[in-house]
Amino acid sequence: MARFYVTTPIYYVNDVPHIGHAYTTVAADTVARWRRLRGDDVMFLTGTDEHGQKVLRAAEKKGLTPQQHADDTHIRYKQLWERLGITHDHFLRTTDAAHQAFVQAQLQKLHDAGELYTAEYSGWYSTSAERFWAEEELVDGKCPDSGQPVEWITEKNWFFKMGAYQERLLAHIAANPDCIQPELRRNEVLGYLKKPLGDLCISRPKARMSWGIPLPFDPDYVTYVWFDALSNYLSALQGGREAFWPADYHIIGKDILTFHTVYWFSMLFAMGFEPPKRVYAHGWWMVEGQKMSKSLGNVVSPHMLVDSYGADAVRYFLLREIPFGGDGDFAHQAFLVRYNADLANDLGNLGHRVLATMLPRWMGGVVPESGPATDADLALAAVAKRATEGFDTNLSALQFRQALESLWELVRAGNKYVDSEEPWALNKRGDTARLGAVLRNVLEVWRIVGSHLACLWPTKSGEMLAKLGLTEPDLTPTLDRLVAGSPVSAGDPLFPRLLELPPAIQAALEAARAAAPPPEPKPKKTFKADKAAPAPSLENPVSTDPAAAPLAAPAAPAAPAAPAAPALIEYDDFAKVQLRTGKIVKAERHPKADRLLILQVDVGEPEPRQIVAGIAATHTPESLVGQSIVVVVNLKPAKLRGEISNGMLLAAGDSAALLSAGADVPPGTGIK
Ligand code: ME8
Repeated sequence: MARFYVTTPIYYVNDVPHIGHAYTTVAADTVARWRRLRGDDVMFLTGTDEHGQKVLRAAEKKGLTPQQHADDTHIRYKQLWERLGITHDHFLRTTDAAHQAFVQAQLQKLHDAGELYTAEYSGWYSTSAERFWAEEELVDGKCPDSGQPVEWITEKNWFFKMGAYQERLLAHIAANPDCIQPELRRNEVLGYLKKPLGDLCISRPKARMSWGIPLPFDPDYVTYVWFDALSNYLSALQGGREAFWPADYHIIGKDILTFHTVYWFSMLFAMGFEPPKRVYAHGWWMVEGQKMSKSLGNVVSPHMLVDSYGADAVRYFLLREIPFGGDGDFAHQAFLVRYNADLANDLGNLGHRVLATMLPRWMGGVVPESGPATDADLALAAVAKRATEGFDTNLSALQFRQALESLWELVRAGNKYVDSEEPWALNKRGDTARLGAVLRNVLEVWRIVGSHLACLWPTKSGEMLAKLGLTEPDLTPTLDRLVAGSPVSAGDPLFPRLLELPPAIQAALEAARAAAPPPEPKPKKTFKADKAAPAPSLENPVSTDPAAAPLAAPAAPAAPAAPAAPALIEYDDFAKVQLRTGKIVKAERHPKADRLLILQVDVGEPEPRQIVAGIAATHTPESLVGQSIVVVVNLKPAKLRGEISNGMLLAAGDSAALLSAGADVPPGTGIK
């Protein structure tokens, strides 16, 4: 059985968990669940980073000891992980006795091997940011992060001879190019390593900061919080799980790349361990174009999203919306659109039409017998094979978005298959054998999709399979697994269509708008790509060459000048618009508006959609009934003079000539 070890960062206890923390953890959970489904022996680690000055200060403010404070606050992460269905095998806290003992043992080992030395260092220290800054980094003589005053401090500290590992680091990355992903991040690290690598300060004097793991060989010092934190990935394996090292994936955000590559790999070399197989640094979530921050009041609470949409939809959105590795923007409208388009419509249609209507009406509500495979059946089976292979390859490489796109190809192929095989016509003709075979193939697609989603969906995958009477996922991608005669049930829709943003989200947006501070002057520094990127500092004292410290290029996008030419869109933008063929089944005048007609349009769903269209001046209701048209099916529903309009038809020019794919194309066919 293959072993698979995946980790998330351990999160600072002082933060309130937001969608950024949820993102990394859901990603790690999804790949952990996938490897388990594939039969691997999985170790999935997450936890909390509990030492350091900020925790100490927050505790003092509350009149608590730092330990009491961490005991209270780390629960926030545990609670959120439970709600999101996270299946970690271990939750590590850096205040755990076993972790502390491990860190001390490693420090002692490094000390005894001559890897550590003491030196005196002077610099500008910011208590709020808990770090030294170079003179040129200060803004108006103050800490660039917090705006607080800095002090000139000279102090003796313990240093780790990190600089000695520069050549070995470069050789390791050259021999194992996949060890830092995506490639862009590897290049950043290589850029960083072009300059001389300094040694790393691994202590803090107790007199200044006492909340840390004491150095075993010097009672006046505690361990630097990053030395403590990074060691968690190894300390968690003590007591029988040692064989999981080296980790298959450390999944992190791009902000902590240097720590997890340069610092961590050097530490591991010195401690006599191999580096992890892969560090994957994903991108950054912004919110409606802005950095998430408490002061802007735009921090997106994962709890609110789970309350409004359920954990499964939240997990789907986070991993489907942006490519893993790229930055992304969280917009509530985009969530709603994706929820309705992919989950309520595409997936909902696939199951609902067959399970709720056709099978109970025409087949006694059981899995029908299979029949001889037609070309259409073979084509569907080929999509199932291709889509599931694509899912596996992409998921194993943490390409979550592509994996889900691949699976949704199968969902859409299933819907198309229903359209093209026309079970309603087979029923009318009394061709029960073929009708049964068609419906059964759709159920097989449902099983395959539902089974694969077991790695993403803690609840809905089980619900999908339960509709077929299955209790376990069955990943086999062939269309011959279900037992004829076993009962199926429609149950509740998995993702009911939402006409507008859920009330809790609307209320939160209103409250944020009301409380929004006036626009801030442009900050001096844009968002930092990497928390490490130090100028010569206590962490990096030997590199006094100003070119020696910062990372090559900040990964945050620079604000581009507004383009004068017409805005071009990416394919992905176009792909957001879902077009389908429709057939107008009813048309009447709007009672309150002369320009508007109210149409009922069959777009391949169980019920026709109501669409209000401004075409009364050019079309009579009678002339429209029976016409084939093209409909945007994922437009946010709107009320037009009191009537809900759920979609939009496409029409050309002043005469509003209706676009059509031709009367032969059945309603509900997707247009690409
Ligand atoms: O850095 N977008 O902890 P932390 C995407 N304790 N991901 C985000 C994000 C955003 N806007 N905001 C946070 C620490 N993250 C250290 C780690 S590990 C040995 C020690 C995620 O609480 C992302 O994974 O600041 C990022 O790397 C992590 O949260 C930082 O969490």
